[in-house]
Amino acid sequence: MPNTQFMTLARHIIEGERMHPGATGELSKLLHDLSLAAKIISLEVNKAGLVDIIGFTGNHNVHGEQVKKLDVFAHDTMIQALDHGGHLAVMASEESEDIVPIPTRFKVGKYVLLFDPLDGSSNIDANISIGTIFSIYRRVSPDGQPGTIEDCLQPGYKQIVAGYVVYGSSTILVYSAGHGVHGFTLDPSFGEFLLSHQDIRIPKKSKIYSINEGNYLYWHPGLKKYIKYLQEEDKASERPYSSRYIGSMVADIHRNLLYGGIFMYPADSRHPKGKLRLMYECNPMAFLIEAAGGRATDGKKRILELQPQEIHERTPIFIGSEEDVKQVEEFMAREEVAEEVLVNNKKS
Ligand code: FDP
Repeated sequence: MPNTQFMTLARHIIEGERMHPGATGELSKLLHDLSLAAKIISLEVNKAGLVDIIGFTGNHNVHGEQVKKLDVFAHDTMIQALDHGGHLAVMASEESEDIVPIPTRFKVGKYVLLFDPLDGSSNIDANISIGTIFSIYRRVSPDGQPGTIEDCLQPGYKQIVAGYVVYGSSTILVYSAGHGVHGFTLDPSFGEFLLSHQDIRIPKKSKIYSINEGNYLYWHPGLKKYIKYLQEEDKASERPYSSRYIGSMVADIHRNLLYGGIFMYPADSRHPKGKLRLMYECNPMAFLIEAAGGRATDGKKRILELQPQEIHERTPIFIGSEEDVKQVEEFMAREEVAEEVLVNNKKS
C-alpha cells in the first residue's frame, strides 16, 4: 500500500502505470497534459466573475445552443494542451462538429480523447459548479496514420480511462483507469492535485434522486410512478427520498457518487433520445460509476454497451446507486408489460 500522504495526481498515475509492465508512459503523459488543461480552465473559471469574460459570443455551437466565451476557452485550452504530446491520434469535443485532428506537424499517437470541455455551461453566470468530462480509448485505426471517426465511435466498455473535473467550492479531478475511482483536490497555493478521495465506492442504495421534474408531463408512465413512489412515506425503504438537482451533470453525479443517489435524464415524449450526449457525457460517467460499484443504463441497456453511430448522439440515462437504477428499470418495464396486455386485450 503506497503512502497516500501528499499523493499527487502525477505520482498516482505513475504508480498506476508501474502495475502494467511494458507500459510506455504515453498514457501517463496524456493524463499529465489533461491535468494541466484542467488547472488552466480552473483558474479561468475562478476568474469568471472578475474579468469581463462572461457573456455570449453571439455564436451557436453545433447543437444550436448559445456558446459562452468560457466554453470556447475551455475547448481551445484542451486542444492546445493535448495536441502536441505525441500520444493522441485524434480528439472529439462537444464544441466541434467534426473530429479534431492532430496537426500534421505533430507526431500522432495511439490514444483517442473525447471530451466535453465545460459541461453545465448554462450555470456559469450563476456561479454554480460546472465541469470538464473526458474519455480515453485506444485507437482502432492503423498506427502512425491520422486518427479517424472510427477511432472515436467505440462503445463505452472499450474506454481505458475516464474522468471529470468539477469546478466547485474547490476543483476536484476524479478518474478511473478501470480499477478504482480516485479523487484529487487542487491545492491552489502550489498548483498540485492531491489525493483526497481514495477508492470511492457509491452506496448500493441511496436516499437521493436527481431529475428535472419540470419535464414530468412528458415522461414514461413507469417513470412517473417511480418518482411518486420515491415521494411516498415508508420507513422500511427509507422513503421519501430527497430531491437534489443542480442541473449541471458533473456536479449532480459527483454528489451522488459520494453520497449515493440516482441521476436520471430520461427520454420523453418531446425528446425521444433524451438530452445528454453518449460519447462525452454518458459513457465516461457510466465508466466511473460502474468502477465505483454503481449502475448506468438507458432504462434497458447498459450505457457502456451502446454502439455509437455519431459523435454527438444523445441517449437517455439512469445512473447511480445500483439498487435504485434497477428499481426504476423495473417500474418502466412493468408499465410497458401492462400497456402491452391492454393493447392485446383491445385487439382480441
Ligand atoms: P447545460 O445544458 O447547462 O450544459 O449536458 C448539458 C447539461 O447542462 C448537463 O450538464 C445537465 O445535467 C443538463 O444539461 C441539464 O438539463 P436541463 O436544464 O434540461 O435539466
